[in-house]
Amino acid sequence: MTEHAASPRRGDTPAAHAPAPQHVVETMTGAQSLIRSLEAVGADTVFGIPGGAILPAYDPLMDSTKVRHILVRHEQGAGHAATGYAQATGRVGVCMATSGPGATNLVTPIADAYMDSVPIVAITGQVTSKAIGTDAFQEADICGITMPITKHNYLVTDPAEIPRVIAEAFHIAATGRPGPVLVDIAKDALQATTTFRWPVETSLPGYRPVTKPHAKQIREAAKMLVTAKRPVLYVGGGVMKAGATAELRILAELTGAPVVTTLMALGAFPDSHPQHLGMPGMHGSVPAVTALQKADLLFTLGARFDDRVTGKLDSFAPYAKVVHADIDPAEIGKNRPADVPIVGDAREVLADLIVAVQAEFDAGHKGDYGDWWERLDEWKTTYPVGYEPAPGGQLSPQQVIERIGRLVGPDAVYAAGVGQHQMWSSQFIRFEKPGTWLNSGGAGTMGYAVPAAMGAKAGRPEAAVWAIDGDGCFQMTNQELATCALNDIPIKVAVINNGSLGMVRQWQTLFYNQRYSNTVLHAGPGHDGIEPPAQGTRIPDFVLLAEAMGCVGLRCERPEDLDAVIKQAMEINDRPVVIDFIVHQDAMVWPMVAAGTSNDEIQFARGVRPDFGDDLD
Ligand SMILES: Cc1ncc(C[n+]2csc(CCOP(=O)(O)OP(=O)(O)O)c2C)c(N)n1
Repeated sequence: MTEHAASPRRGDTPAAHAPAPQHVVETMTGAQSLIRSLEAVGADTVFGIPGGAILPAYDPLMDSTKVRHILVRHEQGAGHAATGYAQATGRVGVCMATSGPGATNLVTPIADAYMDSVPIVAITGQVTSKAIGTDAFQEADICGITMPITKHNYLVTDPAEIPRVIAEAFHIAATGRPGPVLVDIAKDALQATTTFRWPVETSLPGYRPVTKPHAKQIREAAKMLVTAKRPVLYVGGGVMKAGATAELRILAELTGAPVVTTLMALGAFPDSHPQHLGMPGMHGSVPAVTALQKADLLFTLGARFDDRVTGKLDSFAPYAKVVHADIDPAEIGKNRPADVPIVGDAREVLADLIVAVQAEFDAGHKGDYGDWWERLDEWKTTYPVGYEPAPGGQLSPQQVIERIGRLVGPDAVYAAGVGQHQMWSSQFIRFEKPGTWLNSGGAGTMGYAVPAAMGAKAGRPEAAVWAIDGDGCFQMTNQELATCALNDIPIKVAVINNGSLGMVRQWQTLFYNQRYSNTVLHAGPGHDGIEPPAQGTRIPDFVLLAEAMGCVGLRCERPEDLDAVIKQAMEINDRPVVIDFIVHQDAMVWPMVAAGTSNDEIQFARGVRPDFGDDLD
């Protein structure tokens, strides 16, 4: 067994390791109390933008030696940066905004963090308590708006509540199934004089996530695993969140069962491991998708049977019994009934499973997956993920991403936008360690990559952080490059510039007779989308844009320059770097299961369906 990096774990705040705090009772303003509370819970970085309602909080923030505030250019950037910070470090990310439009600009990243179970705390200023409900200037009912996309939210009008609310918000965000918590504080509560007390008594009688799994369920699951003939360990982001990757590897190697890792779990199990079949789902590998389809047991750990994984649900994994372990009981049986439901923290579940499986072995019950592996190995050999080189000496996007992965290596953090480049990143970068792959899996939020990379680099300055972005996504949030340049956050951004909204264009190619309605980014109306971009008509010119933002801008158009440009970017560490990779516009993501169809319909390449030639077909 090779060395395995410890994964960041939910709830792992610096405060968790700090010596017990001294009891403090001090008179101060609500705003000072907020900053002291943030310091006390161990928050070290806040991404935000001030405005009228939150302004009182920004004054004491200026004096804090423990909390670094990073002034972003757009609140969406603050929210995704908090998410990137949280995903890369395992700690709670924090963002701050003013009332009204400042708060509503956080809605997309909050929804994004909710879908991907990322622990962030969003702090917003609210109009004064008397003005709430009067349509006051810059009033928005952000608690109401975010109700369905937060794990919990608070409206604070009494300054004495600030320390307790902040302590609870961090606790709720980080424990159980992690997620975003919003704290909306009325301006007068920030301005009023109050008493700051720490530590605080928190009382959350209705919130007690079950972490310890039921012993009987564990025994049952272990029994099923050793008696199955065609099991698959179906691993989701929950394993990463629980910091359970070392335990996952032990269980996998103990049993010899094949492993698939979802888009949210890349890095939870090394891509290079011989038991790894790849990623399941719409653009998953043939072995991973097919293994789930033909399995007799889905051993599901922190995954949620997302429609992108299951394809047409009623034809998903038709022969499989299901063990489903999740910290959130609401996930179990939501999309697919579970034969053995297990509620618990993935690390505790896996630790108990290892013992239970060993007990089965000791009793002489060992799974025999020999025949299964014979077939899996054949699929792995016959249907590897690959790509055709681009015609006419152009750069192929897959090659760009593959080379970045190879040259930059598995210790770096990679953040992707949403689209083809995201799927190619998931396919062609080899993820070996947890916390190295950040992406917007559940919401599919274009514009995620640059600010998420910024947050990751702020949280882990020692790591190389690369955003792999599409030219469409990049145009949504590239303003945060200025934030990076001004705050010594030297990320690298690889723009995979195919001149179009590539993933949508791919669907137009496949399902809309190549009618490229509004997916061409490099030309105005009237362009048929088929002609490649004319030289010299780059709007915007990403190299100039990068330089305008205080970054180094590079461009690469030919395969023969690829490695040299990547290496050049790797050597620049005093400023952010943007590389504009001009790639072939017609490359497509394969394999693919078309939306709404069965995973059995997977196409290895366009019009090419794998032939498994067996009785389970
Ligand atoms: C905020 C948002 N708007 C629209 C979409 C729909 N959408 C999904 S992928 C995509 C195209 C992305 O284009 P680009 O960033 O250039 O990436 P590519 O697919 O070309 O790699 C669009 C428009 C989305 N996912 N998110």
